[in-house]
Amino acid sequence: MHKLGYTRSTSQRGHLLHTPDTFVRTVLPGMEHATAVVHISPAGGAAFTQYSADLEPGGNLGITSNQRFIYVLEGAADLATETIFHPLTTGSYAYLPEDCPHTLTAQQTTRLAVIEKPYESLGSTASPDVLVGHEDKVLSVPLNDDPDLQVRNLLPNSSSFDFAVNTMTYQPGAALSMVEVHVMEHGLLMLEGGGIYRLGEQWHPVAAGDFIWMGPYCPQWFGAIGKRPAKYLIYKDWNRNPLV
Ligand code: UGY
Ligand code: MN
Repeated sequence: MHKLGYTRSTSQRGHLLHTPDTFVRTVLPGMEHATAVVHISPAGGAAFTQYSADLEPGGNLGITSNQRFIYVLEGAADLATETIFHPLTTGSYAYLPEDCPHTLTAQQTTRLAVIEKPYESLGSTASPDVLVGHEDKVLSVPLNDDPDLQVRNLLPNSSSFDFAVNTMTYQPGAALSMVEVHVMEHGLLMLEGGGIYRLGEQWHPVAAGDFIWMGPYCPQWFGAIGKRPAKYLIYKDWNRNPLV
């Protein structure tokens, strides 16, 4: 049933809210038995690409020569590179450096959040190696001493990485303590719960399944509403000089 043209999705110059009712599926090069919803890409104004991928059992993620970050939203998949073989389950994540041939094969119906970005080197700093982890094993730290707002940094605190991916969990009623305006951009996937997101000059109701892109300097604020925690996965460019 259509909704007479109504949607919460909105695409603005400096931000995007992408809600599931507007998702259009595509197949990216090399994907087999899998589809993708591309939430944001350079075509939309971002310096990275983020998509959600749905894989059937035996399905494969496509190819890339860029850096790739994968977070398993649901299901199970095997990651293989020339040097490692690693089973991934819900909450697992993997970082693949650029020019790292690999396969990602679903062992059951699997949903992934995927982020891709060309690598920006930093002088003589060595580029990162393949990394696999699980969110449950990452230490959770309060943001600005607020125990009701917990952050997990999924990638190591190393300047070899040119981006960061974190999860942020808000207890009901918790909120960012300030409106942030910063040079970094964000790709954000709502994983659980919901609340109100300020993007630019407007406040939007958001819920699990929604994606948000915030461009550089997009005024942003979030408050969790509801009886259960709100949680999101958030990307930002990191560790590099904005002038480069
Ligand atoms: O890392 C961040 O900039 C984060 N606090 N931003 C956000 O949640 N919108
Ligand atoms: Mn921010």
